[in-house]
Amino acid sequence: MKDKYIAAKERWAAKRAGRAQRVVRSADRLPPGQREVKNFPVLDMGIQPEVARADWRLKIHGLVENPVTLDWEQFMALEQCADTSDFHCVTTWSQYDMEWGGVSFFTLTELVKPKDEVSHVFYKGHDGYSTNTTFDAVMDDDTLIAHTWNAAPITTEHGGPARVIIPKLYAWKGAKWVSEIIFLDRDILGFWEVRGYSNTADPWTDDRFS
Ligand SMILES: Nc1nc2c(c(=O)[nH]1)N[C@H]1C(S)=C(S)[C@@H](COP(=O)(O)O)O[C@H]1N2
Ligand SMILES: [Mo]
Repeated sequence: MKDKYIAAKERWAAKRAGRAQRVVRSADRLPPGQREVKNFPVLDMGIQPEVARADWRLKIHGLVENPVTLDWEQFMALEQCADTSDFHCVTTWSQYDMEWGGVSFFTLTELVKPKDEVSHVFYKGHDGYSTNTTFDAVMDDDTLIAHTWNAAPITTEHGGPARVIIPKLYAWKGAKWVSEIIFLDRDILGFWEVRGYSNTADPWTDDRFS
């Protein structure tokens, strides 16, 4: 864990210094089976919860030294970051160069301090949605809890006030209207993962269904 943490910190330092390189997984920017779109489709379970910033809370807990429940003011007081990434939805659309602003996962882990045994992360949304990833997947330098998209607050339909963005995985791994982030020493499958979607969700290997 210590080594992983140091490696993540180094990636962050490089990013802040403007030295981070975008990871190129393929000569073709478009993953297999995807098509580029210029619009931003909306995908949900038929519920778009309206969460007022005054009522918004993000609970971060599980195997951590310092569990927290952040309100909006506390969340916005954390170090803010920006990242531009491509967005790949399993329903075959991709949009390039989405500009996200928010709080990086790295900053959140500095706050809650995950324990050595943490291997996975589970996410919940206010609409009852859930999803899961490995801990490694979110310790990358391009993952964040975003509150702005292309310089404007994220709209309700796209998961505002805040949503998870994990650019290297299919978009269902990023919980909109995120309400809880739980650090675990085992994997627990989320909403789509128990319904036959791939657990690993790597767009570059066409890893859609399990
Ligand atoms: N809370 C929540 N998060 C969610 C979903 C959802 O239904 N509820 N859908 C997922 C899916 S399948 C995708 S493709 C993306 C879509 O994000 P968008 O609606 O902003 O395009 O959000 C993901 N996160
Ligand atoms: Mo999706």
